Amino acid sequence: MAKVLVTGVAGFIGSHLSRALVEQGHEVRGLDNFSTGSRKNLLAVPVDVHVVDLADAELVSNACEGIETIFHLGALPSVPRSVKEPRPSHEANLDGTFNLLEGARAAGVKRVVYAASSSAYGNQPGFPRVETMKPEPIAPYPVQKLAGELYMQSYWRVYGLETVCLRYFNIFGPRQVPDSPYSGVMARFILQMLQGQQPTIFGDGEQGRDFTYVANAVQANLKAAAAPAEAVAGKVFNIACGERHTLNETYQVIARLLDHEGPPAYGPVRAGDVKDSLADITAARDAFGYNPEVGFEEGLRRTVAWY
Ligand code: UD2
Repeated sequence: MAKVLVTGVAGFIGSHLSRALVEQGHEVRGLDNFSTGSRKNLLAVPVDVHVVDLADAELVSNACEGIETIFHLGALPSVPRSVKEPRPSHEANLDGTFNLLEGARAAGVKRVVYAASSSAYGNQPGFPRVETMKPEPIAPYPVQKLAGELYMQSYWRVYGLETVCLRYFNIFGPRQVPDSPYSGVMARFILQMLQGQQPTIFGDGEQGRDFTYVANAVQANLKAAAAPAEAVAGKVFNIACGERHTLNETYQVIARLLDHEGPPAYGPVRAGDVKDSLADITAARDAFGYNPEVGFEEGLRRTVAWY
């Protein structure tokens, strides 16, 4: 089977995807600088891991040799991290993406599947979000992720590198880092409740998210990698469930699953936060048969069971 490269291989989504790729019989090479990823995430997964920072253009380029498809998940995630420390975010998310594309081009890689972000839509009016809407990124992180998309599309148009951008909508599940101030909200709330702490909702809790279980993101990657170029190359796709859940509701569901009592605390709205998020997933369905199989509650049940 084909040799594939996964950047961010030891991270949350990267480790799930790598397992699935190995199960499909692919030979997986992986890159990680272990800034947020962990070796534990890859226990018993036969992946050829190289400790490489995406900032190192030469090592990144070497890692692309002999590869047919790249899944580019390596990034420094989090909107608030990018607000607090824009430079390291920029270097990892945008310079790193550029280095990867240059390496891919030089090595004659066929396809790159890129982890883009729903944060690109910002706070413009109009729901659900459709890929043809004009992006309005607010914080540095969405700007970096969106600029990465534009680079992906440019490399398709100019060099014929088949790039596919998957705009993830709040992916959650097992192995998401739970104990950082920049952790995704679900992981954070679960750990805090398990530790008997009172989670804080930033804002009034009525902001909505199209929370998407990680298995759906894995499915999207596998299908986007296998689809004919005419259907996906140079294109952008929302990857979500097509359902909106408020944070107040999310808090209640997690509290019920964990038998946690007591209300959340409320704090100020986070700088750069998006107020609402809901995806139209028709484009991914039509182009490569994406079909989110694990919904919000089932995903949360599986996530809670993992802790
Ligand atoms: C954004 C993107 C998401 C992904 C992610 C990567 C949107 C809509 N989504 O996620 O697709 O790219 O960035 O990092 O832009 N919150 C609390 N309490 C906490 C932690 C968070 O209330 O302790 C709130 C937070 O203010 C926000 C919501 O929970 O309204 C979700 O926050 P998040 O950090 O999990 O993800 P978000 O939406 O920034």
